Amino acid sequence: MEMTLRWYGAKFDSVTLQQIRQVPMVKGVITTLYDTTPGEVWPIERVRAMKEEVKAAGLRLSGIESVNIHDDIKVGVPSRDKYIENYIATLEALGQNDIHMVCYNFMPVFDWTRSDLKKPLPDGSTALSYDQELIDKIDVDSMLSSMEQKSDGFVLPGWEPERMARVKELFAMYRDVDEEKLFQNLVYFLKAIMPTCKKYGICMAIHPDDPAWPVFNLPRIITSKEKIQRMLDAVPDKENGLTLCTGSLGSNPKNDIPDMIHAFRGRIHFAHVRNVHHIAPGKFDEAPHPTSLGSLDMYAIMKALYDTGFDGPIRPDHGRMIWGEVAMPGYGLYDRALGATYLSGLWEAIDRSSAR
Ligand code: DNO
Repeated sequence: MEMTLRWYGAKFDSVTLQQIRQVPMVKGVITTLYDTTPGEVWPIERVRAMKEEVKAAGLRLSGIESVNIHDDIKVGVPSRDKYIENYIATLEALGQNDIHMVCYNFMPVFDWTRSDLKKPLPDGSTALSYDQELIDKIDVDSMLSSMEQKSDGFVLPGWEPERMARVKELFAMYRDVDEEKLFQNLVYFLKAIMPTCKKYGICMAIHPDDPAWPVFNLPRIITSKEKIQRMLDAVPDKENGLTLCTGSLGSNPKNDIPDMIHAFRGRIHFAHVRNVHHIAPGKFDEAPHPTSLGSLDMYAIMKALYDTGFDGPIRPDHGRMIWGEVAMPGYGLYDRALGATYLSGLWEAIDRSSAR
């Protein structure tokens, strides 16, 4: 595995590449052209410049998170073919710059959803949290304004203001899209891009839906072992793979993550590893990374990755906000650096105590 941190680019991130370079064991970053909109072709020179900037800081550009998918592709309207062509052109720009991993999601309207971006925890830190009861009580507009108020001026990934300004229109677009239709639209997209992925050796890593159940009555299809298996089987090329996000899948206690890691061996191209604290069904806080502070067995997760020979990029995922840091919710430096160090420590212990 290659330990990495997510970085949004100098214009958008409070964390610098120089700081990331000093986190023990972190060798690469996962980044994006954060100011592009879904459907746009990424200019090859900009991709090259992004890669150079990362390299100049002594790091590797280990993959992209995300190249977002235009809603016309998810909804499956005729204009999707034009946007798929644009997506392919972006993949060409990445492939020509020797970039081989792309994380994306296929969630309608919203990317990840939380009911609170700053829930105070007993130790004085704040964390992202989710409570289905609260979500059931609020309308989409109130949720959007609460997200905006608590994001400290940062643009949240997947919650770009231009998209959110169209939220009603987006809901209307998905009116007739059920789970099956969304699934077929995903398969259509994947089949169309596979030849380009093969040409450049680009591994597509779909991000699970977060939380792992339908929100605001919108369909969600990457939520469980069976559904993920169906997606992998529908397009069996190895370039069609998964981002193993323990926090998203782990929002549902029924998901056995080590078991999924074994089942999807060879198709996991990227790992987001974080802990969650289950409070009640449909209610959880994002916890610090260590096993004893949340509900997931982080040792078992790292061991399953190790035992299945996972060699892709891995990153600690959302951290709490600690030590007075002001940063994009979930993406401060300090708690993610603690997470990276903890995960690297687990890996070393597993490696040294294994017979391999
Ligand atoms: C949230 C992230 C997601 C993820 C996308 C991938 O913090 O995990 O926004 O990047 O779903 O496209």
